[in-house]
Amino acid sequence: MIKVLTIAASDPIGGAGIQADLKTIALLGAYGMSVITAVTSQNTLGVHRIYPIPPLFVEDQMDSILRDVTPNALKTGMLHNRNTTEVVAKKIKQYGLEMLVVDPVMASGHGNPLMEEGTLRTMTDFLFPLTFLITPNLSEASTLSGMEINNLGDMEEAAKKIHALGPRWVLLKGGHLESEEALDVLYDGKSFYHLSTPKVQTVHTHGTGCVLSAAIATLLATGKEMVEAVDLAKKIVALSLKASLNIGKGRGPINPYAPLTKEWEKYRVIEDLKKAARKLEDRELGFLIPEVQSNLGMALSLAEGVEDVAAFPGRIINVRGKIKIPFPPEFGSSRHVAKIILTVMRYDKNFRSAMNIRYSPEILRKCRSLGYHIEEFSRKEEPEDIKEKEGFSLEWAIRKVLERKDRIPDMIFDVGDMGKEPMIRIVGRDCHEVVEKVLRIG
Ligand code: PXL
Repeated sequence: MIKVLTIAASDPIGGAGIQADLKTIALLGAYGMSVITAVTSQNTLGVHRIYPIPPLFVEDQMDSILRDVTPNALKTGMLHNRNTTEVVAKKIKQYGLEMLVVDPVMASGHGNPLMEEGTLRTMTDFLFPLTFLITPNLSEASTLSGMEINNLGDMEEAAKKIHALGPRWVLLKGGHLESEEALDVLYDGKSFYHLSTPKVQTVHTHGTGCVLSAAIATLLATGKEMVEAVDLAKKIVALSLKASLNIGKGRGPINPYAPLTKEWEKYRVIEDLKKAARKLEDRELGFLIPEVQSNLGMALSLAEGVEDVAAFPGRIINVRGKIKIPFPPEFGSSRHVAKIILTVMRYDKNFRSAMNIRYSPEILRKCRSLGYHIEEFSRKEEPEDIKEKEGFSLEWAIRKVLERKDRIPDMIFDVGDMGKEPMIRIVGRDCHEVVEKVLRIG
């Protein structure tokens, strides 16, 4: 079992500090241990008070753990004051712990100070010489380097200055710079690495730095190289931000459960599609299958791309009037139906399934008589530059339909164009809802 130790403060709302670290470590499959440096009282609106644990008792916690168990990696978060920082550094040195990630926590996201004056000097003197990786954000890096940081060039210069203070690697996080990307600079004293993930627009970012450093420590503990560990940890944070939780009245926590939720949901989606397929298979509904065949897809709730949408390879076909589904569902097996679903999800992320069926005036009439909410687009209105880009056309059309609507329809159809078969796309929250809608037509 891979063991990871976090030395940090308690956050009772559970989004940052010890609580975020232990969740992150466990979710990545490692065993988490913790030394508590301070207890805070805080919620999503801010930090109210800090009660530091006496340094001698921090020392005692470290001795208890380290006399017994040696972690594969460790991280420090909020150390709060000089004496605690000095004791923590002394123990890390005494027990010869090398895989040390230091998150130089100075203030909360709300701007409440989490570090007493003078602590920085102790960190520099005692902790940095033992540090394998330090992970300052822009404001912390600015304090550490004594310079203003406004762009990538400044970030590299500051990373050099911080590296000179002792850490083997510096990860300077650029997420707070004005930009579409969260661009970080990683520096080992020789090379600069630029690592970037798309920025997620959310106010619920409590715990971001804690989850990142805990994830990096855990990935390093499992033997990953630095660049790969940071890159993967950044992706985990991006997904955790995408799934962040609006649980209180203020800045909610990011959700480190997101990567795991995504994994276990894969099984559920495949099982749901198999069940849905059994409802369609062998029904005398071959007339609903178009020339290009049908497909039924369903996306993970945190879908990011085509690979996160499952559908039927070999499609859903018409054999002598009966529906046949030759192969079981797989993720990433249909770009076409995935594009439809991913586009609809941009407007309402609860609508995660779609199936394309044949268009005919009779089928359309049936849908109308069933009271279906129907939307139409015309291929004729499509601009030339979109037509030429393979795969963009349908996305464009669906966006055009949904942009001016405040609810998702039951179906979107078009009557085709030169070389484009007319088509109906049935959409729904899940594949069962979609199949029910299709079966009612037949
Ligand atoms: O994210 C920095 C941080 C670390 N540790 C604790 C915190 C915070 C931010 O609020 O509360 C305990």
